[in-house]
Amino acid sequence: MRHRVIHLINPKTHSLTTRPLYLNRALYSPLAGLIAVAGAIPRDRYEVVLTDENIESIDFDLKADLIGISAMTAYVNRGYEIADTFRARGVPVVMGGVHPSFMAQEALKHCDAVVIGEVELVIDKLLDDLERGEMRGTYKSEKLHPMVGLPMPRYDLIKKDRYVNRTFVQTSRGCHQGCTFCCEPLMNGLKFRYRPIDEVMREVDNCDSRMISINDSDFFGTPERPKEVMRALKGRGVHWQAGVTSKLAQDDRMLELAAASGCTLMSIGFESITRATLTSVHKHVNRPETFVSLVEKVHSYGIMVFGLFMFGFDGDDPSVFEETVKFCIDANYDACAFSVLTPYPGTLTWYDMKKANRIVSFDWTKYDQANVVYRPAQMSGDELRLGQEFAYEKFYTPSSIVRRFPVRGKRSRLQWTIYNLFMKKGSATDRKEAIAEPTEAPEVSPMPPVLPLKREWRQAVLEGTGAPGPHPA
Ligand code: B12
Repeated sequence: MRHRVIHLINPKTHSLTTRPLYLNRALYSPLAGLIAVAGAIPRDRYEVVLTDENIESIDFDLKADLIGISAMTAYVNRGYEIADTFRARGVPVVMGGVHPSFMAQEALKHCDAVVIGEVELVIDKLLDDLERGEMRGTYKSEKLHPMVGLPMPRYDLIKKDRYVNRTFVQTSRGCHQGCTFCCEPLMNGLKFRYRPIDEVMREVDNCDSRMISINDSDFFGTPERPKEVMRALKGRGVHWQAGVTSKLAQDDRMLELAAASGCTLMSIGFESITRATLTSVHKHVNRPETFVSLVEKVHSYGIMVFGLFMFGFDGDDPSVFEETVKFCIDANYDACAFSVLTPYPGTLTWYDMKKANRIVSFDWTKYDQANVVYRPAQMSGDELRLGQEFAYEKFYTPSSIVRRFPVRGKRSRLQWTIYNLFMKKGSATDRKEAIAEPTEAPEVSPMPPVLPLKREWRQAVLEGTGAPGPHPA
């Protein structure tokens, strides 16, 4: 009997992290979501084909029983085009991932069904409906997955030679921070859910890679749990990196264990070097006065610091670019990414800016943190765009690279060079039109998969979506 086929597709985007830049390789694979979806599909019922349009073209003639498309906001328009093409050929399409999860009604104009949030608890119903010819509308689990017994992601489907980092392992979902610009607490909740350590290690041992990225939103979010994970990682011969917050990366015991278990790089969302700005976006965990010593300390354990910064907060004026980049070079960051603040649909930043009528463009393709889609408070859109460009250029000038190169110590010089080369090349741009043209607002309002816990935020979200507010207690 012919196996039924599901074709999973990640649409192309211009992101510097996921387009091939050197030796036909991208710095990161964008496939964490789709290999999790593939893992949840029963192997005895379906064959899965996986296409990452960033590195290969889509075979629109491939005979499939279902197309599954994953999308962040920046590439959802391309996702809609792909969905329209397949549907015109009579193939059913389901979409999922962060943008369709917040904008399900919009996505349903282009596909038959949308999975809101996690797939694992709704996949059976979705496939049963598909087989009955009844797959349509939204699929959303009543509860969040407890993270026990998660299916093994299908690493075998990834084209290994096309990415520097291709293995993303999740040890927890959720985040304790409630940063106003981030989707995570509204996608996965403010509380942590932890995967059993033995299940995480089974994945580590079977992912066919010795270089692992832990893709938790806040790996060091609690003091004890990451230590358990690191103790288990020790001796397994893997190198790993993770996204962590600035606070716990200051804990010596944590850093000691990180180094002993193979950590080579920590990505840290510093966002801004101004305390008032950090407070205004609810990033209370960051204290700029500790940033310099933090970088120094992490280096002393032989671990690189990838600093993530954002420009365009209401507290930012045109001096922010020069000041930030000087700070980053002087503090000896190993690599930095400088993003333009982007009001992703459904975040608090979105509701605040929408209410104040400050969002200019609703062209999702421009929501890539390299275009300006709103009116900044203390500078023009042009100043913001050029400022971001300036920061990248300045941070990755040959003299800055030479000055920051880790001549001494245990940081990996090879990994350091790869990151600096990719970031330098990926951020170089001749974009002239990075200020997005004004467009009409979408007809449908975003609805977060998980409503915020704090009463005033919840109210803001419900008002913004036009949904009735909660009943008074
Ligand atoms: C690790 C990570 C990355 C990694 C890898 C991403 C990946 N998808 O493999 C890298 C470094 C590449 C990355 C890059 C970017 N990222 Co990122 N990233 C994350 C992070 C921290 C975790 C993502 C992850 O691995 N999740 C684990 C998987 C298993 O979960 P998932 O993707 O949600 O998938 C589940 C469901 O959504 C669903 N599902 C997903 N797809 C589909 C498809 C179908 C058909 C179905 C049925 C279901 C389904 O099933 C999955 C299992 O339950 C998230 C925050 C978060 N926690 O989501 C930000 C996040 C997704 N990133 C974000 C952004 C903005 C970016 C960049 C644009 C940043 C930039 N300036 O370059 C780029 C885009 C690059 C690109 N082409 O993808 C935003 C997206 C916001 C938005 N509305 O679009 C997020 C939400 C963070 C935030 N700031 O809010 N990112």
